[in-house]
Amino acid sequence: MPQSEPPIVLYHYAYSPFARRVVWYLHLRGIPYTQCLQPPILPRPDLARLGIKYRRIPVLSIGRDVYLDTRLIIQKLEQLYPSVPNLGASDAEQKAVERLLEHLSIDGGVFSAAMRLIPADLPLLKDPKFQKDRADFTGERLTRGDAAALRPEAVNEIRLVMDLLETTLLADGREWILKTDKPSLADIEAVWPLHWLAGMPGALPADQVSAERFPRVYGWIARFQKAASAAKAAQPKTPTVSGEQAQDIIAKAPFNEEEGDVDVGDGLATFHGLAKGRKVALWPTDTGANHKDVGRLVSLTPAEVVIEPEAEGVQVRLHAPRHGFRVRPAVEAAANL
Ligand SMILES: N[C@@H](CCC(=O)N[C@@H](CS)C(=O)NCC(=O)O)C(=O)O
Repeated sequence: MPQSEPPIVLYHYAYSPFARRVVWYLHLRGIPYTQCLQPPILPRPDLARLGIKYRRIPVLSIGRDVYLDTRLIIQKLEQLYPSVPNLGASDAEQKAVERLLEHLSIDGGVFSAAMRLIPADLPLLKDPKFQKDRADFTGERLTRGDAAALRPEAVNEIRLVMDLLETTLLADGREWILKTDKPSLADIEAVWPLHWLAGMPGALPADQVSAERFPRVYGWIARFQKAASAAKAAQPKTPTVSGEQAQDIIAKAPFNEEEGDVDVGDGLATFHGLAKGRKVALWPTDTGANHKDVGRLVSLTPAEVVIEPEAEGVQVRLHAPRHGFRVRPAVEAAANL
């Protein structure tokens, strides 16, 4: 692994299933990183000191570029370290399977069903501070009765996705989704919400979702856990730093990417008059939408938007995927778009 690669800092907390996607990715590929551990609820001053308002976890910096959303984070990591084999597929059909599994897990309802299955009697869930924080995150506040009423549909969603894997991709007894020798990105894209639920006592009713009903799926989840643990054990211990230390690492690092441009032909840019340098607001559209980042627009492409947030300590470039995020002139966003 070349020593000249820009430093990577992962802001996360251990039981975030989204963060685990990235942690597994880094371990399975053998990419060294530093972690800055975050509290499970706001405030997160370590991110605020980078000028970041985004409230979701994980966030990853590569050099002085900061990336939001695991979909973009993983795609960026795929481009980094070309000397080490990628985890993503190179064959077009396999790439399609990988990306469709990503959509299924994140946009297709699997994760939101999984969230509804967290047992209501977990001590954390009973904490009023946690409840208030998550109402801000999801935009809904469910009573115990509402949550119980939504549970059977959520169980069914999980049963459907397990059935799909059991009877299609895993049906022939293969070890990994794309018949690779080791777990690939396609395995990460499909396994993470199921691995999360399978390891959460009380989340899934055993008479409907179990290793007996879905032996291939449960076998694959266990195999994945073993491979991920072995990959982690093969790495040097991940250093943990404070928010101040993380900021220092980032402030001293060069940018990971060239500064891009705003694609002025893009319909969004034309409609809203988004030009390079314009002050814009950026936020996710599904969860955490109350937390808007404001900064100068650096680049806008079909896949990605980059802004420079207003910060006192360190000037980072903040990258978000276009999919699932909204960008608007800051004045309009302030007027409550
Ligand atoms: N689409 C985002 C979703 C991230 C997400 O929802 N993360 C959860 C943690 S698993 C979160 O931020 N929860 C609220 C919080 O921790 O503030 C991604 O892929 O990174």
